[in-house]
Amino acid sequence: MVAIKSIKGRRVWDSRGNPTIEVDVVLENGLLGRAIAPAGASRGSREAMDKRDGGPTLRGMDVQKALAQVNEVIAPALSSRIIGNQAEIDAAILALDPSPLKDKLGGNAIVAVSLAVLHAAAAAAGKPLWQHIADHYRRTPSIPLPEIQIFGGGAHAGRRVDIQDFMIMVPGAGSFDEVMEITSEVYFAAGAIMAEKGRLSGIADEGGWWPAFDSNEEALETLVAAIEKAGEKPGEKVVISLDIAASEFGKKGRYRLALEDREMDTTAFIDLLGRWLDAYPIVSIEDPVGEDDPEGMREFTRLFGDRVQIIGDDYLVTNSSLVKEAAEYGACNAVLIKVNQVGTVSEAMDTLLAAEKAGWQGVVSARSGETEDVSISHLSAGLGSGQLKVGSFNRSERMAKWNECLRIQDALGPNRFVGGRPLAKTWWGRKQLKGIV
Ligand code: 2PG
Ligand code: MG
Repeated sequence: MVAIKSIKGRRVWDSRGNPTIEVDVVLENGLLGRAIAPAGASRGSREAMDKRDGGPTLRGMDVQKALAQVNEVIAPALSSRIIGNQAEIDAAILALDPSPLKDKLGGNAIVAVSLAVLHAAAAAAGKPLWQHIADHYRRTPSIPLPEIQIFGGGAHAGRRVDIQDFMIMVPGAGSFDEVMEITSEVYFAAGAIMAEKGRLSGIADEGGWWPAFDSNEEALETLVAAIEKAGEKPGEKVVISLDIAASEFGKKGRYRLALEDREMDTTAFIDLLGRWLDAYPIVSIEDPVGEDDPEGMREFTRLFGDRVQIIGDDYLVTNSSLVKEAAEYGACNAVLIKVNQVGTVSEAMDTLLAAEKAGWQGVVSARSGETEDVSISHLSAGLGSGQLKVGSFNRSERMAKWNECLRIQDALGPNRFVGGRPLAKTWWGRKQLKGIV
């Protein structure tokens, strides 16, 4: 049994050049746990709120007030506590901030401490993080099926197109290495196609190509062309996943696609998405309607829930009560798991368990503002979540997480890649995995 000796927060910088919080948890025996808070750009209104200083410097984004909460409020409260029971320590942190959006301590302060405690507990147990997570939560570890962005959009690309993430999944791959290899081919094929069209103009926040398209659908067409150029048949080994992030352009049941200068109601927007589902090999779709449109989410799920994975992100904000409610209501069949969206590791765990209880898929996810912190690779593998969304195949804050999965795979052994199994409930999964799952 080892106790916490000290907790120290410091200001570091994220992938967008914004300040964020790193926390060191040092144990009595000298071992260290360290983690960094990520930051979202397309945020749900019910997410834990990051504490930012406001004011004229650093675009109001400085974190001195949140750092003070780490160093002056959380650190003394956790000092001398025995490391090991994550739920107990997370409860002690949450007791310091009963506010619903956690804006007293700040979501950024809370998540960095909670994750650093998890790292410290792994160090105390003498285990790699994924192994500690698997043992602590009694889970079977596995290498997840990734969702990898090829084009960025929405709030991550100056709203150049309305849809936020155009991604591929490679559920037909036999190994995680094969997923990486095929993704590299598709990513570069997409860049080559854009270059041929004279449309190559850099990359978006998560490393996907900057979406210089004339319509949202042109991005989908180009994605299909890129999969083909990479030598694959779209809809076989390689399929498409979208994060519509509809809360960014839809309010109160009105959806405005600015790029195409079109506005429509929920029914017309769901119709449009339905046409895309018919025309393209899409197996997963996130936030298809706005977070303030539960009826739309339920209708979308009623129409397409047996065909595609429907992930709630802004709509569910990694909140276990919202997942339970949505499951009873009939909206979504999967949830994004972002620890900083809810606050602590324990709360994220509760959400994953609530999702699995409802028969849903949990997808561990990065934020658009990330760092060299690779905790989510360990969380996804250690919990055996089945799926992992990190962003694109470019920029080191993304690649670090894919590369960490390769290291975990080496430790776990080659047969622990989940492949297409997490999609087995979808139309694609049923078609492709007949007899396998
Ligand atoms: C999302 C995430 C990651 P953000 O919407 O799923 O792509 O974006 O971190 O900006 O909320
Ligand atoms: Mg999202």
